[in-house]
Amino acid sequence: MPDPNTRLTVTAALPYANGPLHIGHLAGAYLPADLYVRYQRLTGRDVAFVCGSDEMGVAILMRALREDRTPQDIVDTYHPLIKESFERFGMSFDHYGRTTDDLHAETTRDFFRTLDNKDAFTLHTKEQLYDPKAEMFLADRFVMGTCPKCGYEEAYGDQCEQCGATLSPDELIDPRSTLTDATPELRETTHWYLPLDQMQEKLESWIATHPEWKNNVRGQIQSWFNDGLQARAITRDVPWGVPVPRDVAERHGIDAEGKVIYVWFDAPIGYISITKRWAEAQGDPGRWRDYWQDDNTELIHFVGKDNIVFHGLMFPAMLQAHGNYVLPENVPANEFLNLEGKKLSTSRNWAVWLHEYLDDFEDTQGVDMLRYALATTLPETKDADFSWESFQNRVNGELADVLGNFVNRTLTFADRYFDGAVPPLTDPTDTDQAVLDALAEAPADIADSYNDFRMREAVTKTMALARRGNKYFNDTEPWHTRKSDPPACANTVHVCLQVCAALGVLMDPVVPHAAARLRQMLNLTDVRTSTPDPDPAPRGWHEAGTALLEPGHPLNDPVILFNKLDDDRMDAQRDKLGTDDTDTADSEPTPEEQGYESPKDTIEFGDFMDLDLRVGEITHAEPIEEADKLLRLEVDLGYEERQILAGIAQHMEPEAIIGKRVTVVANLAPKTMFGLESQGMVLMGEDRDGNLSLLTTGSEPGSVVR
Ligand code: B3M
Ligand code: ZN
Repeated sequence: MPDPNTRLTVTAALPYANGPLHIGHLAGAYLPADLYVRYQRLTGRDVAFVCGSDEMGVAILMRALREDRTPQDIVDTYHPLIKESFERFGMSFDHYGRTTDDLHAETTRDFFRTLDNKDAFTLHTKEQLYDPKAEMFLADRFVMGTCPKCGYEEAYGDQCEQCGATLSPDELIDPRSTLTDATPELRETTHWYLPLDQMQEKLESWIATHPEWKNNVRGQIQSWFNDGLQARAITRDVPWGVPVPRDVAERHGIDAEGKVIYVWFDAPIGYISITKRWAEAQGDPGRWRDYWQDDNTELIHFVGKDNIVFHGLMFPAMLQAHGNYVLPENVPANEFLNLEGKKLSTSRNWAVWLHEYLDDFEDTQGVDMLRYALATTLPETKDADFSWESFQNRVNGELADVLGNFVNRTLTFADRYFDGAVPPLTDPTDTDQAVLDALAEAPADIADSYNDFRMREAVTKTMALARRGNKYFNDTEPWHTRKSDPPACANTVHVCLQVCAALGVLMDPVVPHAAARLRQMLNLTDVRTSTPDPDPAPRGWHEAGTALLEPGHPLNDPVILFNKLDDDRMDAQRDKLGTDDTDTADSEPTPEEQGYESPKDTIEFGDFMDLDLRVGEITHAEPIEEADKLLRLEVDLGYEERQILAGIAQHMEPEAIIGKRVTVVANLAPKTMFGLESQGMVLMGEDRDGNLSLLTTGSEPGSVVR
């Protein structure tokens, strides 16, 4: 449990400004960071939440060269698009900056210089591939050739996308420059290295002080330790990036011309330079130091799993070497989000693009819907799957039917029968009190989940409170007690309104727009909100479980929180997937393209356990007169006999299957066909041509299939 008095510096990975955002980005780093920060602000915590566009690096340069544009032009296109999408999605950054900012270059150079002065770097001269036509050294990605491992002819200098091997450019057979097709030459060049090999011991003892980090994060870091850390070059010979400071180069007698600082060195320093910009905007330029250099600060990095090594090892190594900075308190990284059962792919357009979603679901309801659906699907411990069907179920079944319905019926009731004011609570029954008790415990309980970076659980618990309220409304039947027992009716409405008010606070991190509308309906103004620099209000997260509304407090008119989504809208979204198939020619065929039935959505283990699968022996089989597709079977389940009708008459002879031991769904509800009751189902394999075969086994009848 973090100390509520410590300051909090929260970062979310800086997205490369070379393309738009999609839901994979949101689920990996951004939404969890925003949920966490908004929750922390509601507790009254002092937070600086920073992010910005990562505008340096080869990724930007590659895109520029591909499109025959300048790198600056690329980042000037995508930075505003990304920034705007984040705003519309309700990301509550205190500051969103960019790394082409001069202040960023200056901060990076200072950092680099400090480390150089401390002799924290090593320098190495190596031969590197040089393109004589383009007159430049080639970054790994600019060299292509034949993979030495699998023979693939289009392997990159750093990786073969066919076999996944990690490569270095000099391993490629027949290397060529992707810029000019020229055969690269080897030339000597000198670079600065961060000697992570020498820093491993110190890093290991630091990581050992954080047993509380998530398993997926610790696991990845441990495997890097096991392999032994390698010195990492942190300068490059490419024409885009923060230039190596001339004075530092001169110190070593090196010509700085053409040398830039590696993007993974400058980008995390972006967190610092962006905090500086924020502090300036606050009118207190020196204030950034409190959030980076004061021990009473907790630094938290939210990232996706492909960034773990940089935030868990490399940046901490840089901060340690510098000496004046706090180290990260946690790096809660998420795994990957899949879409409709398949890996996200930007080249195959198998992605939901945030700016397109926001255009299609333009109102703030749409924003909250996506936030909620993603929050309940976050890949926190393992990869997770987003589907439009599950999205629709979350929206219709939970946001509309549970939260929206509960709030609406409560406020409508108060409006109609209690003159739009909070009725008093008199002599509460055990049932009333039980809900108030649950309410009192909810904030601390949900807080535990947020503090442990289990956002999914936090959001699920919050919705459970609405569910509880809804059930209580049903159970106490205020529409009856209104006439039969008016004080009981008043109690119900009073308790429900308090739950609504709590939800107006506790739901604020996940559905901030709906929570604001809810507070507006309740006329609840003097509570904290989760946006940056909220007006200081005395009551926030930890007070949300108390009665926030006084009897007699006037309410505003109820409005609908969430409208349901119909199938057509979902179909329209599904139709957009994979439409831009420029690259599909050489991609893996889908199961459907290969003639298989579509894979189904993932189910929980518990759903599978609900099935009672048994081994049964077919003791009798005969055709049914009027039904030419069915056979009537008698099946021995060991503990009882069943009559089962199976649609297999056109696939097998009755005599041939008698005595076979097959797999039976034993707890399927009975169904009557042609006057005969079928008491279960015999399982079959069906191949792509529609041929059926029994799933036979040697186990004794009655055996459980698991
Ligand atoms: N831009 C990589 C990425 O978007 C990189 C993150 C930088 S965080 C300092 O995955
Ligand atoms: Zn290969």
